[in-house]
Amino acid sequence: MQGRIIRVSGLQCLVEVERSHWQCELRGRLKAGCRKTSSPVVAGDWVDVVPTAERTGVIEAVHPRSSKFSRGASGTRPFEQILFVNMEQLVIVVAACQPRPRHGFIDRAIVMAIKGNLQPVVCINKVDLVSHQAVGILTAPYEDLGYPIYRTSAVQGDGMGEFKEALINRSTAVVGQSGVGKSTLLNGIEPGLGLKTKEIMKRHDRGRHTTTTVHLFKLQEGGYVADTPGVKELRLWGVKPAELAAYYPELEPLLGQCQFGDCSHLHEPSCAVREAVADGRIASARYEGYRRIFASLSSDA
Ligand SMILES: Nc1nc2c(ncn2[C@@H]2O[C@H](COP(=O)(O)OP(=O)(O)OP(=O)(O)O)[C@@H](O)[C@H]2O)c(=O)[nH]1
Ligand SMILES: [Mg+2]
Ligand SMILES: [Zn+2]
Repeated sequence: MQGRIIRVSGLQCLVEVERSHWQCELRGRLKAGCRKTSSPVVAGDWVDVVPTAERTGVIEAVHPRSSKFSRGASGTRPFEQILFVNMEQLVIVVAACQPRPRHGFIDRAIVMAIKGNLQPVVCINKVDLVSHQAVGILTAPYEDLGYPIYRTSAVQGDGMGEFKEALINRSTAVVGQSGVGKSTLLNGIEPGLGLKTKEIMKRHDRGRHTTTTVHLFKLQEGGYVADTPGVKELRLWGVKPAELAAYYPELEPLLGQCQFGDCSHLHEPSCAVREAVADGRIASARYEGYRRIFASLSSDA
């Protein structure tokens, strides 16, 4: 039988098999080589399941993945932490305020989306809390990249119709810092989900995120959405400093035009990228982000 991993907790998986949810374990040989910290299957995986009892089974094989979203797990020994796989779109959610929006988060998420073969989508939520102008300032660096941008208020409904339309019949994951409103957005497009949400002030009581595991849901009108726990720090994984520019679509036409073939676009003379920033063809906020991420990748290595 074929199924799709809905949620993983430890070595137990919830698998959707023929429209019902089964509790499944991993076949022994799949567990071999699996580190304590990372699982050989993650939410979104398509798997082969052999039934063992009523709605229980053993996962025998994992199908090849069409996309993945990963980050460098924090800790002394970095490793790749795959958050979910086989999704088509990555909705990068930031709040217009509360918590304060961070361009760095959006930029890093776009890099990992492109790397993992996901279509990036930007969603500015909580637009009810700020002026139109403030939202415009936030979205400006992303307007010309060609990625869809949604401006929503999950509590007041602004922009929710369009946002919902973008998710029907697709596989979509939402990512963002804790408290930006990921679960509230998903509840807004499908009230039946009943995902837990929490006020920001109350969330610090135990230092816990409201959503704690990646969880896939099927939309009534077709498609899957994945709610994910808040990400505090999105450390890039598998990107070398010299490769970073290739994950900036607006830099692509300029690459190869710098004086030096291995230009880092940070300080070299006759750099086509820096010239484009100076005369406004490249958003300076994006370029400043590039510099910061480049520096963080160099210190990781
Ligand atoms: N004003 C306003 N508040 C919102 C909006 N969307 C969500 N909130 C509030 O923001 C708080 C956090 O929302 P959640 O949906 O729990 O945030 P989350 O991103 O899922 O957080 P984690 O699960 O911890 O990652 C809740 O109090 C929501 O009611 C919005 O559009 N406007
Ligand atoms: Mg949540
Ligand atoms: Zn250059």
